Amino acid sequence: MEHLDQLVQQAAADFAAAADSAQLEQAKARYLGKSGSLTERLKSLGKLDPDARREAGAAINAAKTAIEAALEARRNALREAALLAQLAAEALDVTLPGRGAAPGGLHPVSRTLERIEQLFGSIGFIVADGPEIETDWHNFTALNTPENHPARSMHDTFYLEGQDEVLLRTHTSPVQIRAMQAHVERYKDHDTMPELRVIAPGRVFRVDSDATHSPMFHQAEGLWVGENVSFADLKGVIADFLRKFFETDDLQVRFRPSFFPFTEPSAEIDVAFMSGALEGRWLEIAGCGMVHPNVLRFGGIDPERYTGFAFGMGPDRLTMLRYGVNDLRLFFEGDLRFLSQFR
Ligand code: 2NL
Repeated sequence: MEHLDQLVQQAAADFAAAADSAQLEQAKARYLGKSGSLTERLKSLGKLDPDARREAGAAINAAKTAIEAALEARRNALREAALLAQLAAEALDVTLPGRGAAPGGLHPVSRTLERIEQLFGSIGFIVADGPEIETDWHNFTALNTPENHPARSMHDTFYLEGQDEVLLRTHTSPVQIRAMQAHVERYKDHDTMPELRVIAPGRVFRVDSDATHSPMFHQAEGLWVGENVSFADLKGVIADFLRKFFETDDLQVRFRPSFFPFTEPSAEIDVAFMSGALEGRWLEIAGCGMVHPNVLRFGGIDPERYTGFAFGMGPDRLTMLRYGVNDLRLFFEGDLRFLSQFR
């Protein structure tokens, strides 16, 4: 039965050469299949006489058992290898440190806006907002800006395509026009109305772009209307605010005559720090004035009975001064290397 041993060895070698289970099943068929070499031998037993058949049958069955054992061993080995390969492919290193969530923080300009809101809030101003897409009427007409004023030109203001009545607001003043109208409406059935104190912070837009101008920038405007509101009140409120904002009393504030269509008289507000890198230099920081009678009237308020002051400042510029930043564009590029310094 020399050749049966050879067959078993050949089968074991074929099984070992099978690289995957499909190849292994093909190899199996060559020995144990319907016309496999071992099966053929079992079939031929019939031609032998009983004694020879018993002897040959036992030998063939022993060979069959050996081949089946070799097959099973190879199946197990292939299954094991496949599992190891899958585990390697899906390897997950649970000991790696997590990616984590980096701590976020407010944008420096947002911090300035919050600070302005907090400081004016502490003296009774309420924060108001309004649409960034405004009507020409709220943005210009109600602010006493003449029909032919250069600010109304396409050169200075973003208009919406195909519409000449709608634009991106160029200042937050229209918020205060709306606040006056809402205030008047609320107290229309009373014979007097309480003072109106509003602060309007937000994004504004102008056709302008260089190192010191961005087409989108921020403004915070304030408005105080009442029966005896004077320029003296304006000066006190602004000077107090600036000292609190910059956290120093070592600060000079001056009001320099100026012009705005929406205030009369009007002034430019300058500050000079008495110490530090900018010591002694006058810096233009805001504009202000007594609300023009026409503007009060557009807001629905009787200028014979009420007066008010208003001011407008640039939070971007205030932020630059407070933190010593010299390029406005840094605020709007979204570079975390810059922004995360303010966290
Ligand atoms: C500036 C100048 C200013 C106002 C804004 C204002 C608003 C109303 C009525 C009257 Cl509803 N005035 N706002 C007044 C004076 C100056 O801003 O240079 N801003 C950066």
